[in-house]
Amino acid sequence: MKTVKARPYDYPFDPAHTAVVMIDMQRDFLEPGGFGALLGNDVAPLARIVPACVRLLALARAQGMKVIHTQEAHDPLLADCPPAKKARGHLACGIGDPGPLGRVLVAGEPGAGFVPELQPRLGDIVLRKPGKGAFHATGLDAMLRGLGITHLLFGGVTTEVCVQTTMREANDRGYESLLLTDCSASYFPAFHAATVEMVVAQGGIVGWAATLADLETACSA
Ligand code: C5J
Repeated sequence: MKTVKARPYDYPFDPAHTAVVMIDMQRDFLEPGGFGALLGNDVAPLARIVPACVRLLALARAQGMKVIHTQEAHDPLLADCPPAKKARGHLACGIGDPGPLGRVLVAGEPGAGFVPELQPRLGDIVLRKPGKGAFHATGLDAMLRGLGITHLLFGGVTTEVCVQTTMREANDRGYESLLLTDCSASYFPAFHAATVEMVVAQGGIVGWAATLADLETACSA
C-alpha cells in the first residue's frame, strides 16, 4: 500500500489495483488548429502540463499500474455524435469538418491522435469515447472491474470538462479517484482551480487532489 498526502486527507492505494487515466491528451485539444482552438480557446495552458504527464505515466509504469488513455473522437460517419453536440457553438469548422488537423474530432485523423510525448505504449489501454465522461457509452466500467481496479489517478484535459465528468462518473460507480492537479489543465485557469476545490470539498465529495510530487513521494516511500 502507498499513501499520498492529499486533500482533503490522505489517499491510500494499492498500485496493483490502481490505474492512471490520462484524459484526452490529443492534438485536437492541445495544438493550434484543433477543436479546442477552433472553439476560440488559447491552447497554451494545456501544453504546459505535458512534461508532468510524461512523468506520471513513467511512474505508473514503474509501479506496475495500468495506464488508460482516453480519446474523445467520433467515427467517420459521426454516427456516435449527437446532433446537439455537433451543432453546439455554431462553428464554421466544427466536429467532422475538414480542418487544419484533418477532420475535427474524428477517429483516425491527425487531430484525434495523442500528442507525440504521450503516445500509448504496449500494454496501455486506449479508450475511444464519444462523450465528455469516459464511462458514457464505453466499456470502461466492465474493463476496470475485470482488471480488479478500484482506484483511479487522473490527469489530462480539460479539468472541468472531461476530467471532472469522468471523476464524477467514477465516484458514482464506487471508484476512489485522485486528481493530479499539475497533470491536468483547463483553457480557463480559474475553472481548473475551482474544479480542484469542487472535488475535495465536503470531505472529498468527488475524490482527492494532490500534486505529482506528492504522488512520487508516496511511491518512493
Ligand atoms: C472538451 C475535454 N473540453 N476533453 N473536452 O471538449 O475536456
